[in-house]
Amino acid sequence: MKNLKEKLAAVIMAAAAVVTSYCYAPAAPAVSADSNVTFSAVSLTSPVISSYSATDNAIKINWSKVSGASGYYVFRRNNASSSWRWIGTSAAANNYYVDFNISAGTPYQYLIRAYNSSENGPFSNVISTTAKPKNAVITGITASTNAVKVTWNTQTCAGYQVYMKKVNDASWTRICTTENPNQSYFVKTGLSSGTGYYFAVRAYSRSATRAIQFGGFSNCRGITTSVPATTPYQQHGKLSVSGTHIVDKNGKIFQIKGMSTHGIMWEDYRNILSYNSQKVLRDDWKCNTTRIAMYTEEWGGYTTGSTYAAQAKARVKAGVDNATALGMYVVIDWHILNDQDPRKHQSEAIAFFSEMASLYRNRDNVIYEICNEPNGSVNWTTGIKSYCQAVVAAIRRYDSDAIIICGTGTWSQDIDKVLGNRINDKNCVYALHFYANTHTDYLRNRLQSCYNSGLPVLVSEFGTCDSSGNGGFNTYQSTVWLNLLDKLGLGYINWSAASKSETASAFLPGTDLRNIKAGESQLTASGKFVRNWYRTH
Ligand code: IDC
Repeated sequence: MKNLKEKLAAVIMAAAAVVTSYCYAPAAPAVSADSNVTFSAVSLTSPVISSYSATDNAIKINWSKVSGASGYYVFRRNNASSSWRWIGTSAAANNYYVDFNISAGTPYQYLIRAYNSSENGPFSNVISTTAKPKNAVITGITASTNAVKVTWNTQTCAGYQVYMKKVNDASWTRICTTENPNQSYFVKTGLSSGTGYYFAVRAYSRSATRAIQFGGFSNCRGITTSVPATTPYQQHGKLSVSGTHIVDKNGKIFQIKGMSTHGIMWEDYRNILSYNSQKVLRDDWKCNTTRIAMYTEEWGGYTTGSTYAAQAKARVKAGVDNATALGMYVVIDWHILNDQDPRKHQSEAIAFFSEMASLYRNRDNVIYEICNEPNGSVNWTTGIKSYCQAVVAAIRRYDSDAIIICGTGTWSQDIDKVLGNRINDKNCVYALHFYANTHTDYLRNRLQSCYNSGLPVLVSEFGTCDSSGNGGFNTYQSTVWLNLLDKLGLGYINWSAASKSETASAFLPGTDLRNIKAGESQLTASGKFVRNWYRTH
C-alpha cells in the first residue's frame, strides 16, 4: 500500500499531466533513448534515474535533482520495440514520480528530462522496471501416498515459485521455479506417505533487464499424504462377478485365497478367528480371505438347538469383526454336510442369512456361502437350485450385490449341472470342492469345460489330501490343481486352519490357535505346503 501522501501526489500529478498535455506536450525521444541523443546549447544536465520501487499497482522512480529545473517530464514505454510516451510531469521540488497507471506483473521502462522556461534538458538514462505480480491464490490441493498436486490461479507475470515445508519444519524450501506464466499447477513427487505438508506459491515478474520482482505469497495450504492401501480390502474393495471371474473394485480379476476354519463349534477351532491369528494368516500366509465354517448339524451345529444357534452366531460375528478390522474378505459358510439336502433346514437358513445380510449390508468384505456341500440324492435341479433361489432372494432383500456362493451336488462337485440353469443373479458363483488325493483329472476337466462355457466357479474349499480329510497328502495333485486355478484366475480356500490330528489340518496338534505364530514351526506338512503356495502365488 502506498501512503496517502504519495497517492495524493500521484493524483495531483496525474491531473497536472492531463492539463499539461493539452497545452504543452513535451517531445518524447524520437529514437531509442539508449542511443546517444545530443543537444546543443543546453544548460540543464541529464538527470540520473537511480532506483525504483514497485507494488502491484504502482511504480515509483527516483532520480537526482538537476539544478535549474522547473520540473521533470516523465516518459514510459513497455519494451524496446514500443515507442516512448510522455506520462506525466513532476515538480521541481520532487525527485521521484509515482506511476499508478500500470498493470500488475508488467515490465515498463522510464526516462525523464528536466525542463525550465528556456529549454528541455537532455534525457536521463533508461531504467527498466517491472510491477509486482498480484498474489497467486492456491485454489486446489490433492494428495496421493507420495505426491501432492498444488493448483493456483494464473497471474500476469513471468513465472512462479512454489514453496513447501513439512508440518513441523520451521523454514520453507523452494521446490519449483517455473518460467511459465500459464502454468497453473505443480506436482511434488517423492514425498513420504501419511505426512503433513504445507505449500505456498508466489508469482514473479521480470524487467527488460531480467531483474525480478516477487508477488506476495499466496495463501498457505496444507495436506496429509495418504497411507498406502495395505489390507486386501483397501486394495481391492467391493468384489463382483464378471464373466467367469470374481473381480475387484477396479474390474481386475481377483483371486480369493484363504483358509477355512474347521467347525467353529468344535473344541477350540474357532480360536483361529482371533484378531492375532487372522493377522498372521493375512501377513505371514498372505491370505486375503477367511472362511467361517458354521456346521448346521454336526457337533452342536446351528440347527441343533437355540443355545447352539446363539453360540454359533456369536462366533460368526466375532470372526467377521476381526476379519473386517484386518481388511480381509470373510465367507460366512452355512456348512451343511450330514443334512445332505439343503432344503432340510431351509427356513433356518433363510432366517440366518436374512439376519446376517441385514447386519452386514454395508460391509462389502462379507461373502455368503449358503450351502457348503449338498450330497446324497439331491441335485441341482431337484432341490439345490430352488433352495439357492430362496436364500439368495432373502439375502437380496437387504444386500443387493454381495457375492453369494451356491453349493452344488455331490459335495459341491456337480458344477456342470448348473450350466444353462443358473440362478438369475449377477453376483452368484458356484462352488467346486476338491480333495487333491481323491479328485483328479476328471474333476479338473469338468472345471475347465464349465469355465469354457462361462460359469463363474469358486473353490470355496479344497484339501491337499483324501476327501475324508485324513491321509493321502498329495503335493503333486495339489500343485496341478492350484496351477490350473491360478491359470484360470479362480480363487481357492484351504480346509482347514485347525490343529485337529488329521492330514487336512494346517497346524500341529496342541497349537494355540488363538495366537498362531508366523513361520513354519507350528505347521503340518499340509500347512507348510499351503502357506508356501500362498506366499509365492
Ligand atoms: C471334516 C473334518 C473332520 C470332521 C468331518 C465331519 O475334517 O474333522 O470329522 O468333517 O463330518 C468336506 C467337508 C468338511 C470335511 C472335509 C473332510 O466340507 O466338513 O471336514 N470335507 O472330510 N468335504 C469334503 C471333505
